[in-house]
Amino acid sequence: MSHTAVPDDHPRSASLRTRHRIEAGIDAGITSRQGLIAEGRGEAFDYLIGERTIESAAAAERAAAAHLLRAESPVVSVNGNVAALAPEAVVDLADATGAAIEVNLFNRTEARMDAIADHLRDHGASEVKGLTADARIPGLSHERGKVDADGIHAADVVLVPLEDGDRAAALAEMGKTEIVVDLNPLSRSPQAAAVPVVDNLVRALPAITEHARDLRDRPEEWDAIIEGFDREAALADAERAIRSGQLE
Ligand code: PTJ
Repeated sequence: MSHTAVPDDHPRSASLRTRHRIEAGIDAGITSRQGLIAEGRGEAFDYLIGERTIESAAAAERAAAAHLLRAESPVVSVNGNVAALAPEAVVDLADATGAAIEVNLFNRTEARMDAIADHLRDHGASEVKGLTADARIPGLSHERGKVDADGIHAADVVLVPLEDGDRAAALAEMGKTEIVVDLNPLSRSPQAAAVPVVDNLVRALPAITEHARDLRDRPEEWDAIIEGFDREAALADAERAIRSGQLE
C-alpha cells in the first residue's frame, strides 16, 4: 500500500502513515533496517499509551523547551528514524531554540550520514553537523562514539530522540543534560535522561517547539520550569498509563 493509499477514516491511519515514512526512509538509504524494528516497538508502546500526549509528557516537553532555551550550546541529535519521521519538526525545533542539528547514528555509514544530512538540508536545515566526526564519546566503541568537537562533544544540553541506551548513558556520564524522547519509559535511555519525554517523537518535537516559542521571551520563567519538573514522577506516570491500559 502506498502512502496515498492510506484512507483517512482507517482507525490506524496515523500509525500507518508513520510506518510508510520509515519504509520510504529505508528505500532512500536514510533509515537502517533495524529502524523498522524500533518503529514496531514504538508503535506498540504508543498504542498502549493511547496515541496521545499524557500530562506528564506535556510537562516534560515544557521542561525540555526551557532547557534548550537556557543552554549555551544545545544540540538536537538525529538518527535514521528521526530523519525519516520528522525532518521538518527537527528543523523547526532547531530554529525555535537556536540548537544545532547533528547526525549521530548507531549503524553509522558515510552513505547514510550524507543521505540524512542532504535530507535535512532539503527540509530547510542551514547547517548539519556530524560529518566531521573529530571527537569521541568516551567509553563507546569506534563508530557509535563519533561526534563533532563543536557539536555534541561541546554541547551542554542534547536532545536525543530514540537513542540507544549505551550512548545515552555515556552522554550523561560526560555531564551533559540529556533530553530523551522514547515511548518506552523502562528503556535505559529515558532512565538516564534529565528530561525523559515518554511520547511519540512525531508529537513531542512540535510540542517542544511550541513551548519554546511560548517561552522564548520569558527567560525569567525557565529556571522554575526546569526545577519544577520531576523526572522520576514523569517516568512512573508513563509506566502507570501504559500498564493500566485505559485507552481514551
Ligand atoms: O539510525 P540509527 O543507525 O542510529 O539506528 C537507530 C535505531 C532506532 C534503529 C537504534 O537506535 C535502535 O535500535 O533503537 P532501539 O534499541 O530499537 O530503541 C528504539 C526505542 O525508541 C524503543 O524504546 C522504542 O519504543 C522507541 N521508539 C520507536 N519509535 C518511536 C519511539 N519513541 C518515540 N517515538 C517514536 N516514533
